[in-house]
Amino acid sequence: MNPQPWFRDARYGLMIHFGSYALTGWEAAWPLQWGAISYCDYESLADRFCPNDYDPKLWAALAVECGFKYVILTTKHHDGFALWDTRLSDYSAPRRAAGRDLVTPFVGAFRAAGLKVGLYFSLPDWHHPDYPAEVINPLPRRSRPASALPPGVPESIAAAPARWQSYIDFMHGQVRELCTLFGNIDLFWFDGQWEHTADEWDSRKLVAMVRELQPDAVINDRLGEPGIGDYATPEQFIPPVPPAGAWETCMTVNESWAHCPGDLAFKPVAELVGTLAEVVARGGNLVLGIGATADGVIVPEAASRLRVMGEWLTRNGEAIYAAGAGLPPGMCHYPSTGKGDSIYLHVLGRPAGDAVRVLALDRPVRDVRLLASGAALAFSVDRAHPRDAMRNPPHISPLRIQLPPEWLDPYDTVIRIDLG
Ligand code: H79
Repeated sequence: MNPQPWFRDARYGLMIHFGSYALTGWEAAWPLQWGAISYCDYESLADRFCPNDYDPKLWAALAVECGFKYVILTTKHHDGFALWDTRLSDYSAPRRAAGRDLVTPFVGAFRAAGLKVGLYFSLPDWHHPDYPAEVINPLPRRSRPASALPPGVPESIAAAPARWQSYIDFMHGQVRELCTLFGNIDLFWFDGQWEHTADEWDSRKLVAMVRELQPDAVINDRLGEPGIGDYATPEQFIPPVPPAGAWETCMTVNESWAHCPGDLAFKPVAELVGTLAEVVARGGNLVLGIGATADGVIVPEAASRLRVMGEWLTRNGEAIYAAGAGLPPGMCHYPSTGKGDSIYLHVLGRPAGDAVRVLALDRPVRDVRLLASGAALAFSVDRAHPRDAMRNPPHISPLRIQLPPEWLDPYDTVIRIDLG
């Protein structure tokens, strides 16, 4: 399946990890697998998770300001803690200290702000009493130490097949809730598929249910087998060779998905903007990940960087939104995006010699401008002389663009080339 057209045009999304794990200062759910926290200690975080400053309208206003076109919220991570009022478990924000459903106001605020709304949901649930200890990945076949297991969980699916079936009924039931409790949802982002096979998850049935209840929703591909969802999801890297079909790189702004106060390794804005350019130049989307604090706040270290990116997008969004891959690989030293008859060169850093070259173009150049200001840039097209025909076939012409250094953008100087 192909995703809805809005998904390709959006190009830039925000993923927010929010849950009781924010109280630990560590990564979402994973400390259980690391043996850093016991099942009991983790479980009791829910008795302290009470995000009094949570106001998703503020988050939505920030997301609009920063130029995001869609948002994805972790409604439930691998730890099994649900942010909405699930009727299938008591391990949820409304039934523990928070005392309220955190998903309904989120969906309302972002929808009102005009963003597409996506819900993240983990197929594994390390809290559920029927979710077995044994998984197919990683090897050895147990992902969590004994200290992290709920009491009495089955050793494997084979050891208690009926209990696996009751887990699948529960998990599909929670997805049904996500499909029915919040109106139209634009995107479902599944995760954790590596622990079992598509057959074990009964992924095809799961997706059929989502398609029936939310026919317009986009669905990612983390369902245990390629081809079940709508698009591929490289995580934390730019694929050197883009996947076939639609895809989206998800990447953290620092090095953590969750809010981790000790993680100060925020990527420089130039790197984040360069990543966005490289991803769109390969025909993909970029989703940036941030973690909210246990109070429900997006910290200024993250927000300030996203705002600076938003300012860059205000100047240069034409080269990102509804744009796709530009020149074929190898034509230019810089990533390029394209739309209609325009090519956008993303000049990352200062070009040597203050000129930018496109090595070969097979169409005439009509106009070359700085996208941000509209200023015309001097350029020359090196047309072949008949005697050079061997070296330089007449239909392939190098293009040289003068780029005055005082016009350089601190992050990514976009040059718009209109082809005739
Ligand atoms: O929610 C965030 C992460 O917690 C989750 N996805 C994002 C959006 C995530 N965590 N890790 N991963 C995704 C990557 C998983 C890597 C794996 Fe493995 C390699 C899974 C199986 C092999 C790590 C190493 C887990 C088991 C062994």
